[in-house]
Amino acid sequence: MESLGFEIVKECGSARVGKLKTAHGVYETPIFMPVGTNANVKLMRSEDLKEIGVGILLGNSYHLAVRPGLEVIELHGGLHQFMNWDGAILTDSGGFQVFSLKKLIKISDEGVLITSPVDGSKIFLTPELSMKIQRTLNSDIVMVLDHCPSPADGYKEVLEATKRTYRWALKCLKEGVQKHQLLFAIAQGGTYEDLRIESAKSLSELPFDGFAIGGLSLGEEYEKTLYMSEVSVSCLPKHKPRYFMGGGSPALIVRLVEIGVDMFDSVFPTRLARHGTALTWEGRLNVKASRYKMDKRPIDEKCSCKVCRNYTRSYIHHLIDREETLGGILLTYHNLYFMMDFMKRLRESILQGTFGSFKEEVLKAYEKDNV
Ligand code: PRF
Ligand code: ZN
Repeated sequence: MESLGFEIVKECGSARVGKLKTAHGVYETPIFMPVGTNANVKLMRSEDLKEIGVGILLGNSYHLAVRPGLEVIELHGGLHQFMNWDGAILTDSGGFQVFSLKKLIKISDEGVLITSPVDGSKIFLTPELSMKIQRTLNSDIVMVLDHCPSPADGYKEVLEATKRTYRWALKCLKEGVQKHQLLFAIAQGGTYEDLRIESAKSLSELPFDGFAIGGLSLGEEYEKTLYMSEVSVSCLPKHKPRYFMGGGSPALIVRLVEIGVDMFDSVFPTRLARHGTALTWEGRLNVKASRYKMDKRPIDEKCSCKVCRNYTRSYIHHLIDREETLGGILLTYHNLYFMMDFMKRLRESILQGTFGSFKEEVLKAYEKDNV
């Protein structure tokens, strides 16, 4: 294996265990990457993330370029030093913000003019600028600037976004990354099968280090998310990592791993935690429910995390009831530990050839979530 890159270790059907080698460590895939938009994973210190076994974190170019600004990151020598994180970091390009700030943007072939909803300040995000931001952040995995269409867009708009995404990917490739950074392309195509194929196929011909599936999990039907992902994956090179952007419930992960996806990110475990919901091997557990007021058991009897070893459901129920920050902290710690444990068992099942029964077990607990 080269000094950086991806290698498949074992396959079980289309599911595979791989090794992703970055400038900040080698990580086994399938991998779940927690989201740290503002240079932090909400309610977690970087030492907590290390202790839990988190390998790769997500950062966001657009957010960090606006606040604190690149000069602050530069002062520290990069995002790793700024947030005291020595694991790997993947940075999103800002393309997705284009979508979520829909009313405040103006897209042209040059780039996208974004008006900040906070103070009205403007930033003209071009493929070149996104690459420059990610070079300054010095992330391990850089994402190209893409145009993620809205699920409400019709064929013509999605076609335009798909073509633009390709042209922007070419520009990002030309701009290049530092030799210790990996560059991933993003396949779009909305929920149109022909555009999904066209997008994934054309990008696959270019020398990217990995490929993401973008533009899904945006409110379309669950079966559509899965089908469109399958269409995209079928057109991507087998020996490069595949990353599903913005999806990470246990049910979705097992369904996507089954078709050959390697990387996931989502606010799902951290956001649920802040709203009082725990992930367990039996499914979701709403700790706010009054039935847990007198429950002395840990959050998950099958979990051996620091929270489950030391605190009761009753105590965490009380903290959440009183809106104490510690309730969210304890649940976030447990939920991320659960996700790491879950991914570890998932990889073991592929290595042992028992992925099929692992999948069924997870779907029994989580399929009804449909996220
Ligand atoms: N593009 C980028 N980031 C993303 C997405 C995308 O399409 C999504 C869609 N699920 C999440 N994050 N650049
Ligand atoms: Zn736990």
